Amino acid sequence: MKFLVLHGPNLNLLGTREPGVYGAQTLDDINQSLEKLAAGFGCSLIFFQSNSEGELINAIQGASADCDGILMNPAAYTHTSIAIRDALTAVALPCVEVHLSNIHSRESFRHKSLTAPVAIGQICGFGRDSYLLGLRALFNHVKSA
Ligand code: CA2
Repeated sequence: MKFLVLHGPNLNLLGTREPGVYGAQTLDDINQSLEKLAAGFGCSLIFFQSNSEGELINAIQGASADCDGILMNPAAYTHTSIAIRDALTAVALPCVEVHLSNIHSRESFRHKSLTAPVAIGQICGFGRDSYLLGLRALFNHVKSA
């Protein structure tokens, strides 16, 4: 089993700024934790981060060739990108949306996700654990499909 792990804009800054909101871990720390969990599941991961909407869409389209699902944090594009939602719909891969922060307890413009309705589900508010819980949920979903 192989999953694409997609990180949206500014997540490359994790661990350097706003630790009170997003935690002290870097994106590499999160990716390493995911790698460990994935190894226990016997599955492999491909990591991709971009600040560009088009590159994220290209990665989603590319995943349809060789991935069984997508674990994604579309970051601010969660709230704005019809294009990313359309790409997810087009590839029809099972997808879990995760967020470090609880988007529902923040500004009202973060309450709406355009992408969550085309995902299997959304996990938010648990920092790095959101990603780990998301991978577990995606793995279990694909395994039992
Ligand atoms: O909580 C999340 O994971 C978010 O997806 C993070 C996005 C935000 O726009 C979403 O509403 C919720 C922002 C990512 C920005 O990451 C930074 C990391 C360090 C310093 C500054 C920004």
